[in-house]
Amino acid sequence: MADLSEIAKSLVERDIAKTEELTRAAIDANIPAQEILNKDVVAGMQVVGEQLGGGEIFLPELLMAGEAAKAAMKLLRPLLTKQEGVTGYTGKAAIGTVQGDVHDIGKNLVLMMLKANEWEITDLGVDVTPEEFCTAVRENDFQVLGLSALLTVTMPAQERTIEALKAAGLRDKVKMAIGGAVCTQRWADQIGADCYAADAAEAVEKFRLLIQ
Ligand code: B1M
Repeated sequence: MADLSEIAKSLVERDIAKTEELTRAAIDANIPAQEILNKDVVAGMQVVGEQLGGGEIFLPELLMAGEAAKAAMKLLRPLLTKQEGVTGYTGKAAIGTVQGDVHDIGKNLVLMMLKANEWEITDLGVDVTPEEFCTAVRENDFQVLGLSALLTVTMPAQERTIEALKAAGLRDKVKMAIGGAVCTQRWADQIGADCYAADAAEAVEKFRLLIQ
């Protein structure tokens, strides 16, 4: 953990109170919220993921690290700033994590960044079935629908969701974006998504391009 920041270390150590305290201190020291998110929170979760992959930690530890990340994100949420060129209401979008997948930290980060950039956003939650995505699209006038997936085994649920929208005659009603650590542009092309975004900042940029 030699090169990790103090916030990232506290996350890896699953110390929720310390993560909160250090995040508050970084905010007070005028470090930009975006920088704290990327250099500290995301970097810390990256290490936690590697520890899980290497069998150094297990699910309960992973959950606690996730809670520490959420505590930091709660403090950072109101401080996220608009990207250049955003001047007013942008559009309406919804994002959910696909069926079988409960990871929501990244999705929430994307939601936070879109909100900060004047999007009207609906959070569809986690473990969202293709049918639930269809209902949400049918009953609303979202311009963009985002599907987040963090597990290799839940990537096919993104494809099933796109197919379900097609079968329900809803595919042309909405632009579809995918994201999550396991996704790629190639996967987006393969399943017929309109865009792939690697991170929250890219999501803001690409969502905007989708509705231009
Ligand atoms: Co899970 N988990 N997890 N986990 N977990 C991963 C994803 C894993 C890579 C860890 C590992 O093994 N190294 C691995 C998946 C391997 C794979 O399939 N390739 C894994 C596993 C295996 C599992 C379980 C199966 C473990 C088990 O039960 N044995 C289990 C599955 C549960 C389920 O979903 N059914 C599980 C459970 C959990 C917790 C619940 C304990 C917890 C989640 C808590 C929560 O989210 N509320 C958890 C966590 C925290 C992780 C890691 C450590 C961190 C994920 C995270 O929050 N990253 C993760 C390891 C890793 O990713 N390095 C891991 C920080 C976040 C900001 O990044 O989510 O990538 P990320 O989001 C980014 C981008 O991807 C993008 O923007 C975000 C911001 O930059 N993005 C989008 C995300 N969604 C987007 C949507 C968009 C656009 C961009 O448009 C729609």
